[in-house]
Amino acid sequence: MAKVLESSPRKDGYRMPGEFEAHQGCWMIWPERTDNWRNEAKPAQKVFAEVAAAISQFEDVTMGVSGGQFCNARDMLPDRVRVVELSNNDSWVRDAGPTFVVDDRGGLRLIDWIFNAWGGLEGGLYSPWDQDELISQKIAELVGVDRYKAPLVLEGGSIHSDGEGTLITTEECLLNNNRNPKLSREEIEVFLGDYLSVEKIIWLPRGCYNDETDGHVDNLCCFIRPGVVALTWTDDRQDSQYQISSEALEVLSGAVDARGRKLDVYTIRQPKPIAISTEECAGVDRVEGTIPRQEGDRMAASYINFYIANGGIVAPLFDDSGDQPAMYKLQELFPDRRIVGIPAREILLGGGNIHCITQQQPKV
Ligand code: KQY
Repeated sequence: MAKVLESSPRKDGYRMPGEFEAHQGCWMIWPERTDNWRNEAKPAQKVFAEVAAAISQFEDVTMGVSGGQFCNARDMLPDRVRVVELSNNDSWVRDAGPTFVVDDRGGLRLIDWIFNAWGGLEGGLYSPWDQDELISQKIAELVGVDRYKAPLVLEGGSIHSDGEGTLITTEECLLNNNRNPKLSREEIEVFLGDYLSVEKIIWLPRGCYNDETDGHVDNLCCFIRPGVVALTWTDDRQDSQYQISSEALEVLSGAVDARGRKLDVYTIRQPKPIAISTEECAGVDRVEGTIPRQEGDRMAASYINFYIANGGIVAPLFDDSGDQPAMYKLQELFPDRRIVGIPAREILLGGGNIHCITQQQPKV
């Protein structure tokens, strides 16, 4: 049995690696809920299968699937993707799943955070989330590793680590009253330090405009490698994203990381504003307890929401004139990785993107 550890990763010499470090593989969860994914989730399933196929060119992929969807997912996915039965409330493994930690002797463990569906009964996105809460424990059993149960509500999409002691996050999310209302910023910093082995936390004020996660950093900004970050950007001063990205740029430009380095900050222009269409909205079931979709709502589209695989980058495309420039920029930033773009509007319609539906398991 995978044990629950009473200690903390820091005490035991474990740290959260950067996503750009080597992976054993990638975890995903199959979409099906019809109050989030339009048209019986069929268009989303097709794109999830494309993402899994793309990542599996570079590293092993395991797809967690409910019992009811097992045969369909198995049929839609390439043979090289492993499919396992894994009950869930939805398909955001980045957030409901674990954060893996490693030591320098080949040890692998995971952190099982408290998950409350992005805000619980105060602005959370669906209820219940009881099956999501069990995902990290089940992955610990499947991988055969011990886990730390962290006393903190936290989603994986709200943190990015450089693997060398620096973490980037947002105040909008981690200090939100619907996550850990009884903890001060300083107390949260102590937990992040103890569980992720970081010494320096760079707090960006807000995440992307209209991001329904309360501003996850993984849609706004990420590490390319230690000392180098990418930030979503717009030159349009009338766009609500302009102020948000400008504030983040100011913080990043003035920051030094845990090793005392100033950060190199690269910007990637976001696509033109994208809104939910009448037809897309009509395909989503309305269910009490789930955040409804409204036609015309602006979606938080950002090229930063990509996945770093071994030797590859799997990045969202939005059928926008910004797609090619963004892919070229990613190629410049990751010269040793192959860039694979996937049309990702269907994932965006569900409230996130490629980074949000994937979780790397580090190689040890
Ligand atoms: O990480 C994410 N972006 C998750 C969003 C959840 C959306 C649920 N509708």
